[in-house]
Order: sequence, then C-alpha cells, then structure tokens
Amino acid sequence: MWICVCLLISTACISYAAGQNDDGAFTSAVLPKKNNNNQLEFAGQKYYFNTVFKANYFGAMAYCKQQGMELLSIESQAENKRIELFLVENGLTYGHFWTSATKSVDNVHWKWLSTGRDIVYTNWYWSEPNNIPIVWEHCIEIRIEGTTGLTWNDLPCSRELLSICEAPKNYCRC
Ligand SMILES: [Ca+2]
Ligand SMILES: [Ca+2]
Repeated sequence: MWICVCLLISTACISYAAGQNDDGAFTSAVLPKKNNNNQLEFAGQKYYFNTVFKANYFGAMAYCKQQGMELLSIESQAENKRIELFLVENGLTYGHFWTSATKSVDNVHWKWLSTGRDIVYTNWYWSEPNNIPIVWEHCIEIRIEGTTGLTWNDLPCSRELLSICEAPKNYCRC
C-alpha cells in the first residue's frame, strides 16, 4: 500500500510504503488523533509529527531531509516535556517515534546524528538502554505509553516506527 504524504509546510509530496514488516509490537501505521494538528513550534524550532507511515531509522531520516528538516534531536528536558505535552494534547498517548540518536563509532557513546552533538540530556525508560545482544540496538526511539511519559529506548535501527522532524522556526523551503 502506498500513501502520499503532503506537508502543509511544503509543496513536496512523497510516497512511502506503509505497514511493512510490522511485528505488531508497536503502534498502528496511522495513529488515532483528536485533531489534524501535526505541527508544533517551540523555542525557535518547528516540528512535524509524522503519524501516517512507519519507516526504519534511515528512511525516517531521509524523509525529514526531503522536507528540508532533520530527524528529531531532544537536547533538553524542556524540549522532551514540550513534545510529550503535544502528543498528549493531540491524543497521541501511545506511540513510538524515531529520533536522530545513534551510536558513535566507538560503539559506546551516543550522538545526535542530525546535529553532530554528543547526547547530554537523557530520559531513558527504566532498564534502558539495554542494548539487547545479537539484535544490536544502535538507534534511539522515544516512546509514550499512557502515563509513563515520553521516555527513551535503544533498539535496532531496522525497526519501523513513526517519526518526528525538526527545523529552525524561520526555515523556509523557498
Ligand atoms: Ca531539538
Ligand atoms: Ca532497548
């Protein structure tokens, strides 16, 4: 099944395969929402919440770049809280989204690939990051499940999740 996603902030229209290789552990391809608001502005940044199709880490990053944006980087508690509040306000209380976080070449430290910065602030889910052996959990998702808040989990980059894109507020794709 092919879905055409058109952003209000862009005239670009991109097609992606949806619902592939879904192991059922995560959210459905299209999340139920209270309204059609997919955009947020906060602290000089704007965000686009892709709640329509799932992709692996690399597909999510490519999608954001095609919109002139970057895959999400959460660099403060305030940013984490604001994104959590947006999800709750829009009825997205169960969901898994890619961030741009991935392992450094030393295979120990984490970096935001979208900015190149080291990860300083973290909000790991309890017992995470656990880097489950064999599957290589080298990318970070953010997850919200009811009242657990917006927490982080390392998992394989090949998993297919929803995504959040980010760009400077004054960015204009002209
Ligand atoms: Ca950010
Ligand atoms: Ca994990």
